[in-house]
Amino acid sequence: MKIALIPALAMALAACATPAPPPPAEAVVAAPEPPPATAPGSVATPDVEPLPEPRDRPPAPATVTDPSLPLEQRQANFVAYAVEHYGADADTVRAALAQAEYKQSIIDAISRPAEKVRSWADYRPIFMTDARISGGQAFYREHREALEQVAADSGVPAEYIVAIIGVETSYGRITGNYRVLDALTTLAFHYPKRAPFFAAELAHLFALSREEGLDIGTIKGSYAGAMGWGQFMPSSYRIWGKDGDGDGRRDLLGDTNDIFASIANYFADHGWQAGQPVAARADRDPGARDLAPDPLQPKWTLAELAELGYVPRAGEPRPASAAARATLVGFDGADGREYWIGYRNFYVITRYNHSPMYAMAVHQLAQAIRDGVGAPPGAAGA
Ligand SMILES: [Ca+2]
Repeated sequence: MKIALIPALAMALAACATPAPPPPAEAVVAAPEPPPATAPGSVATPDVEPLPEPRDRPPAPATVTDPSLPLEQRQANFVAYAVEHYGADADTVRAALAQAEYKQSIIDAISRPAEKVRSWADYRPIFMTDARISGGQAFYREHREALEQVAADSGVPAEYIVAIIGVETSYGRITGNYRVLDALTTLAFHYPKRAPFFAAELAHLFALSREEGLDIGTIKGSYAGAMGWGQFMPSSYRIWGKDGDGDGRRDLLGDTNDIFASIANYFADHGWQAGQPVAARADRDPGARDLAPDPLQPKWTLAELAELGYVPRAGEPRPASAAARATLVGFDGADGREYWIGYRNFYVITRYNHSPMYAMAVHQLAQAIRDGVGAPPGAAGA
């Protein structure tokens, strides 16, 4: 989530395989009226797999996060919680908490008043720069063999892996300068609003440190505690981190094989469908009603969207199955209102950051990278 250019935007713009703030309300069109999942009498659609259930990541208990309890008591309770639920060593946790530093800048960053809702016209140029596109193409060429191997293994196209790294950390160059220990301790004990989430992440950090041999006193990341080229939070690192080169370690801070495999694994585990499209620009009938894809879950078939007045523009991709479901997203772009049909893989990208503009930026950057590096191996005509 540490973005070059405009640090103040970082939290709102891109983030880190972690529950994110709600998407900008303006990015979706108003007035929902979802159709029934299946029309009466219609047949089931076994060729469309249900989306996976989210992984269970329980928040920390009130004994750790209740701001009416004295800090010393909350921290003592945290030690017990991390020992009991995360297998941490009590002395290690106490020693780390004792040397953790409160950072006012972290509280300032996370509690900054919500900015005015950013339009797609303002958001897109932050990521779709010539430098970021050419940088992604160069990154792809440099790592082509490893990327294409991960893509073949996972079904997640290499250009989407590269685009995530490009949006999150400018291809690994900007991964954050806060000690993760300071970030998570500050947020767990001094930011009651999200303390249950961040205290659990702090406990995960101790487990991660033990499992992967990471030095908890030195690991750095974003002000929210996201680490490495893909900006994984500790729980995401533990759940989706993957050892890509088979050396027995998951190094998301510096090993590209592990980083690529882990980002692909994150998408695959959230239901990425190999070979299927991400999104299609839509044409809207003049009299079409507005729709609200809340909460971004794909719920309409293309036939249902056509009845509502939205069809993929000529030449835009369509999913293999007529039963596949999609969502509709409206953006205020530089040339006026744009409508996009987001397929299931678009939804999967929003699991990395719960914003449709984030997912669209990743998608368009990925397409631009692919345009510059040629078709992937095995593609028709390649
Ligand atoms: Ca490894």
